[in-house]
Amino acid sequence: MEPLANGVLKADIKAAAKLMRYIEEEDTRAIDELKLLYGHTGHSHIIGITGLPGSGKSTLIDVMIEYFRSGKKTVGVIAVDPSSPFTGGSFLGDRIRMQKHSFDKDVFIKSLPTKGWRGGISKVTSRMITVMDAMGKDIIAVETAGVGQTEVDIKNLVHTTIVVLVGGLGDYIQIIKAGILEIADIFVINKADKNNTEDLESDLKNLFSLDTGSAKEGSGSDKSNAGSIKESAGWKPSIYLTEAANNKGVDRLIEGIFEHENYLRLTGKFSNYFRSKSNNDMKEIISDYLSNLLFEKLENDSLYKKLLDDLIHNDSDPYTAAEKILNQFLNFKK
Ligand SMILES: Nc1nc2c(ncn2[C@@H]2O[C@H](COP(=O)(O)OP(=O)(O)OP(=O)(O)O)[C@@H](O)[C@H]2O)c(=O)[nH]1
Ligand SMILES: [Mg+2]
Repeated sequence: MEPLANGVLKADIKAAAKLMRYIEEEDTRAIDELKLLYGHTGHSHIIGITGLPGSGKSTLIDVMIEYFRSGKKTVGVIAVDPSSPFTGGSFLGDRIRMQKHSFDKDVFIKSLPTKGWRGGISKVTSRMITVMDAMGKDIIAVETAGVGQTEVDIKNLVHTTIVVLVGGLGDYIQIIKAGILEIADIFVINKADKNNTEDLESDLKNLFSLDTGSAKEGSGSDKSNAGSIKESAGWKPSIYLTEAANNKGVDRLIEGIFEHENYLRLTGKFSNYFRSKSNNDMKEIISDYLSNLLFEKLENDSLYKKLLDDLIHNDSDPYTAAEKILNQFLNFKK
């Protein structure tokens, strides 16, 4: 049978969907296909969109897709969230939004539940990114909702991290504590039609010493960042005010995204990302393989049983016991 990878490389949606199912089900056939695909990846610009639930991330992505498509860019979306509208969720409006792109063969949307993954959500998301990248998607948007470790981890999976906030909520202690703000390359204050944005804007400016220029509506599209690219290797996040539901401010956000991509390419960070993703993928595979192998062997191992007995009788501790096991199986020397 022809490998699914051949279809994926031709951007065939059915082949990609089947491979994604293999990945989700941890079917070993996925690995054979991913092997064929990996050499064809590294092309996509991967954008993470995170922030509080309900802040308008999916609506924003939806509008962004239109801009990307009008620029003839192909798009993949990975929505890491069970309540996401991309799953055909609860709102009728969301379903209509979703349908808008469902006839466009150059937009591929994949939803992933947050829970139930061995080894966590990062691994499966990384593999989905590989498939979409191999399909030739110019842009891959990864949406995560919440203020947990998953959202902080997203930083390692993407080139550009967008943190979506909503003004007028007052207390941002929760997301500050979770470290979400620090991962932002770009801030979006959405629902600018509904909520006061000024307090949040000035809080962000104070927290990150952003200059007024980068925080005014629309000023993200001026060339202040382009100047700073030349001056130093650092990136200063900009703040964009948007009304995703009314398609306002998103054009400037798109410019900001391209500005960040430009910055990454100029500084060599765009390709560094691919090296770091490959490194993470490789470590994950090695660690999965080793732990599976080891735990399989330990199941009926007499030394393991003895060490466990010693432990229970307070004659040892798990650190010493683990070192002895590793010494036996891997010739591991400290
Ligand atoms: N007033 C107003 N409502 C908006 C705006 N953007 C989105 N919404 C509405 O906010 C609600 C939530 O939007 P979503 O796009 O589903 O938000 P989300 O962040 O993806 O939500 P989760 O995926 O559940 O975390 C929807 O009813 C949107 O129509 C906006 O700019 N202004
Ligand atoms: Mg959503």
